[in-house]
Amino acid sequence: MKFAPMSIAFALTASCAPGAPDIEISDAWARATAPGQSSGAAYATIVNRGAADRLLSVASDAGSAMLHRSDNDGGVARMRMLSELPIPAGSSVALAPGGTHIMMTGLAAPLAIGADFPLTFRFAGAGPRTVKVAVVAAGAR
Ligand SMILES: [Cu+2]
Repeated sequence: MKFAPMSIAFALTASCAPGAPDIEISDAWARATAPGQSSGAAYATIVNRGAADRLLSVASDAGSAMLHRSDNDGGVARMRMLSELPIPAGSSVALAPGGTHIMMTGLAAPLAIGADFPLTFRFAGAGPRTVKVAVVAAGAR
């Protein structure tokens, strides 16, 4: 019996072990804030082509960042802090206005249209991922 040598393709994909999360963060954006406004929100889409993962925390140089969810509680809009966000296997999780978002408080400077700032997402499985958040005009989207 003859064994074929291990293919290069297998060697390359072996680092992406079965059962590992495969996380990509896209379309990270925030609305511009007015001078004197110390808080804002950021949004993004988290795509996971691998196994289930969890978003544990977010952090930014621009201010303090935390995971929030907006709920409509009997007609009263409320926000609550999330200790973590499940990212199911093979899913796309949208952080969007009116739902789960990244709350930014204690902004050192206003978020200016056209600027960007770094935001680090820390996942239980995939580890830290830093993306640039694009600041767009309030009302642009
Ligand atoms: Cu919030």
